[in-house]
Amino acid sequence: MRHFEMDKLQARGGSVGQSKHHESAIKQVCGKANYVDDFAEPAGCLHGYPVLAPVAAGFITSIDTKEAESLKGVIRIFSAKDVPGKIDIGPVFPGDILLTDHEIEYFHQPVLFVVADSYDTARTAARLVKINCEETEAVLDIHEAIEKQHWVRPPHSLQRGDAASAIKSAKHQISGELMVGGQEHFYLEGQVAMTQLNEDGGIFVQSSSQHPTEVQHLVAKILKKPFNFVTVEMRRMGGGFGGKETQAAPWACLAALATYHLESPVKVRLARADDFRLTGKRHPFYNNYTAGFDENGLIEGVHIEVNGNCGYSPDLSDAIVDRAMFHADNAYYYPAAKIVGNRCKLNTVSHTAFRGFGGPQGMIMAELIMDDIAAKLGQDPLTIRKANLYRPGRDVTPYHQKVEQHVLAGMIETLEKDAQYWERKEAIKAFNKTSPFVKKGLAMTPVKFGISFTVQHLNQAGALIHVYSDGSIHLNHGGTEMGQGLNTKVAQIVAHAFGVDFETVGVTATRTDKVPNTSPTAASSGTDLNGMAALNAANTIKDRLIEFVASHFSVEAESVEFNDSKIIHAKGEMSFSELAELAYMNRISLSSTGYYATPKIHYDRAKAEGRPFFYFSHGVALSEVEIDILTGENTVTRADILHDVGNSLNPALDIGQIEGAFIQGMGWLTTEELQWKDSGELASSGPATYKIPAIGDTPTEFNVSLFDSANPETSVFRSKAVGEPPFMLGFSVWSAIRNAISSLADYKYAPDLNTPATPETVLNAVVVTKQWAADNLVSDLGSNSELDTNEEGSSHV
Ligand code: MTE
Ligand code: QUE
Ligand code: MOS
Repeated sequence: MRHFEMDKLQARGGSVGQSKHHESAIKQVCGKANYVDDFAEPAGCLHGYPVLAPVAAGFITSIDTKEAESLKGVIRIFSAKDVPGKIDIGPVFPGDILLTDHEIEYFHQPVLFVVADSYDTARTAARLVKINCEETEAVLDIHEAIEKQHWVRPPHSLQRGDAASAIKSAKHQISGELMVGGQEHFYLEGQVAMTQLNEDGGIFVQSSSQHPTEVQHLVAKILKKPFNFVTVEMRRMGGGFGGKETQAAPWACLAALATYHLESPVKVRLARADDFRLTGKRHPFYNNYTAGFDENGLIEGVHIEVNGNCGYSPDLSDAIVDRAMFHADNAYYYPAAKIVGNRCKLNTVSHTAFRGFGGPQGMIMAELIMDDIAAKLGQDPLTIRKANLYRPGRDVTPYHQKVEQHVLAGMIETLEKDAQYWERKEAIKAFNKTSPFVKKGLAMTPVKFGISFTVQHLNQAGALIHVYSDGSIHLNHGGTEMGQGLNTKVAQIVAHAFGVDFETVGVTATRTDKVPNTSPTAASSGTDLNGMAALNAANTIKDRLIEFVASHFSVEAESVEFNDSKIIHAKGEMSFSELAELAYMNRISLSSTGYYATPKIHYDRAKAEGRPFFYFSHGVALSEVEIDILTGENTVTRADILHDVGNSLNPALDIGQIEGAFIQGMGWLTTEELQWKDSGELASSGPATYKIPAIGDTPTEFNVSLFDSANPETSVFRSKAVGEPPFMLGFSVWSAIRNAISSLADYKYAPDLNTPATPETVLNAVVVTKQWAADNLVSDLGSNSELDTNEEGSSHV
């Protein structure tokens, strides 16, 4: 199946809609693409490494740096007292401390910063510092934090209608709870920054950051300097996934602090285990719900509580828990809903943005509820899902935004047919009856993900385009490249606008002195925002060129066309490069900025009402799994995905994003398990103790198709954001595992299945499910005389 008709856009001869390969692909496979650590170190470059707290909570009583200082090559050890400006680098609210000199709030919190003439010396010296503390009681359990109302920010709630009475008056009530695991970003390139002084005493920063402007601001603030004192450059990251939105800043700030004092270039690069320990992860959540529904499984009211483990500080947690709340409906209409979100404060590293930005942790509740209702009614889960979808007349979200585009029912129907849901479901049932230890499961889950930053002012972007007099084009925009293909897509948009070859457009490193006041490249909005800003810049230059051609050749402006690297007008044509030269000779400006702000969005947080999202991206996945009920091991044998990217700007990149996001989502839900010791120290701190999906975990059969349907909103070329939404298609794997386990109870019981559904978790659920079957399905197991006479078992019959 192939739903994407590329010819629509290709017919127009442009670059948009074509599967251009990633702008850096060849350099990357040849090892020629530079990451921050690849740039030649400036002469005299020093290296810095943080000194880490030895407890999860307490107060520093004394520090002994003698041994570290005596190590040959150690230049200086910095503390909080050396920071001339602000020590608090909280991105939105205060709380994130660059270096602590008093209170310790998590295990491995940075206390000092050692600078030495080599990386190894700095690391060795950092370990030689002795920090003595008076320990206090750490809060390491989310239930304790909830109990004590330990929040980093006050709770917030959404409501529509009277959920409590809707639940009460419904025919059926059900409730459940779920522990949702966190996730380590595991970008291939770890956190790194290099800083140097420019001749006016300003600081030049190269930082592996999704948010160069924030790095600029924070470096300026800790040094008590104006923003124009600091320039940040970012050519590309070796992956970000949300882990370099705020988490890149401390290392750039520490390097800058040392550069400021020592007047030397300084580099900071975290070792992988420290990258695990010192940087925030996806928030683990504890969630619960109560739902009321009718005999067909149609929901009448829900009450959902989501509790994010934010770690020790607010960081971005307020917006992250908000996004969890905004997605607790996923694709389903709740006639009455109350959704409460708590921001729990625990003594761990401060948790942060990660693909989906809290959305996944909220959305999983909707899928939990669907499966629970299906089991309770003994119905097929897909039937329940389809019945509850948003549709005309049942289309208002708990935050009062009206859902206007209803494509999921059709997408589900297509995938249901193309991937043979019902036939395979019957085949699996038959297989499970006769297979004693291997059980199969099948589940189809939809995704509806809101596109826009829920923090309104972030929905803006800028770009800068120069057309040189030979017709070659220089493009710069405010977004950052982290592997997602943003630079490629924006270059395609600009090439398309000028009607020139994609190769004519060169994209350069993101820099705060080229495009100022940028937003983080996040919320999947990189192309929507920067692509539109670049298109606006291109159109400004095009308008000048059209006006010039019209007057120079005395033709109607309407007759001027840009196509096929040529300019065609009523009286003739010339190449784009000839026009550039001619325009230059006639003193026409060939450079422009461009700007874009997303229209239509507004949100009143006090009332919890508005339109936070410009539009929604959609997807559907059908996953088939096998579990071994003796070991709990599970594998995905087949996945079929149909995903909505509007008019695809680049089908190859979009399919790559969908495949990668699905696998990353699957890893989050099945194998990636963060473990903290009782002391609060992170125990899973590297690939040996933390299992991300490898190539062998890819579904044996993996079909990804694009749903060909233009964005009804006026996004750039009617495309849709793709970066995060397909991450949540991974729920189909989790739901399929639950489905496989349910077969042990004739699909009449859906066991609790906390995430990640590791072999241990699956095995526990298998045991619980078998026990439930023994207690409740005794008549079906009549041949087992032992069970028949079991008192406990028979008492339930
Ligand atoms: N794809 C790659 N290869 N590497 C990444 O780090 N980050 C994801 C997604 N896809 C990421 C990625 C996240 S969290 C986001 S928000 C988007 O890309 C950001 O880029 P975009 O807005 O340009 O899609
Ligand atoms: C989705 C996101 C982000 C978001 C809101 C979303 C995000 C992000 C911020 C944010 C909020 C306030 C700030 C700030 C950033 O909000 O990634 O600097 O002051 O960083 O709905 O992905
Ligand atoms: Mo993505 S979590 O918004 O960087």
